Amino acid sequence: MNLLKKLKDTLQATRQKLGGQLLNIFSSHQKIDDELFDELEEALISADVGLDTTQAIMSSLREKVRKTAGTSGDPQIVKDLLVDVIAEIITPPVSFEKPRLDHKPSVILVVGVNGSGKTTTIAKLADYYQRQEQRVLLAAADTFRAAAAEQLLAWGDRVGVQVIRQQSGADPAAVAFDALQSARARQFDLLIIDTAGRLHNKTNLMQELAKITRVLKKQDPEAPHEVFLVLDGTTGQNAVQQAKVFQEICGVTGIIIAKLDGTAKGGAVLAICRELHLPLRFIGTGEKLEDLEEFDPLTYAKALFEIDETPV
Ligand SMILES: Nc1nc2c(ncn2[C@@H]2O[C@H](COP(=O)(O)OP(=O)(O)O)[C@@H](O)[C@H]2O)c(=O)[nH]1
Ligand SMILES: [Mg+2]
Repeated sequence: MNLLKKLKDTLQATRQKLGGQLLNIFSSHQKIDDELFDELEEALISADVGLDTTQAIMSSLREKVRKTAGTSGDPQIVKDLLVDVIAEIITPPVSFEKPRLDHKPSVILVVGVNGSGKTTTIAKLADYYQRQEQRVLLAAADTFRAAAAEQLLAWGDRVGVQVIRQQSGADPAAVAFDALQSARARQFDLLIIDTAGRLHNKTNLMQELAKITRVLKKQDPEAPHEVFLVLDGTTGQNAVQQAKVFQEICGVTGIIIAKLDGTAKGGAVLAICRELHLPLRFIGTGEKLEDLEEFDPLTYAKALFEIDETPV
């Protein structure tokens, strides 16, 4: 199945909401007028794109339409231009083009609130990087719940990667330190560290993540090379707020949005990209190992808005 087709499946609920409305909007307007723009604006807001981002999209779209089609053109042109505008908005700045994983070993610290999809995403990442011939080691630094390490261990077995853990209640920073020591001694390419995400106590979490970072730097001043924030795609606009908190707490370098399947709030991805000024690296499209896609802005924009011949 090609990427666009798969993404369309993943975004089915969002597409139904957004695409369904768009189909009506474009077929019910003979010309490009204010009413058309107003209805578009409403459709975007209803798909959790958010007010600010919707307004940014609309003003950029109006500008493009004015330059290209004027107001006499076919409303279908507006749809094509909309895809362009969205793709522009979700394309990360050039400086973020490549992940910074050329150290040996590189360290990825994975953060995010409880239940956002961290552990599952780590398993998917381990599988993804392993398929790229990388030797991957995992660290269970979510020591708060015993089940957390067990869950990572079970994934590790399935993917065929080793997991460094300690007894539950151990210091997460000690786990991270051990794991990096191990990764260096045994020449792994990549260490991925799972963390707890108890956001109800922001100070604790901040201290915990700061300590993990501090002990990693004792061995490698540049570690962690990436801090991936995993957001729950079903939370829509709330994910934007959450991301801002994590941005404050630790230096997030990239975003992963999990659970984009089965949510109608896929529009929030646009706000997340625009407001956080961080690259969206991957999206989670299901619960299985292979349900992780590299994020591609243009394909995403097309998957959201490309309307099939038959109504979605
Ligand atoms: N449908 C779907 N479920 C997911 C995805 N990623 C994670 N999950 C589910 O979300 C739940 C919480 O995931 P988990 O990895 O334990 O979150 P953590 O607490 O952040 O480590 C689990 O039931 C996962 O199977 C995804 O991309 N799609
Ligand atoms: Mg977990």
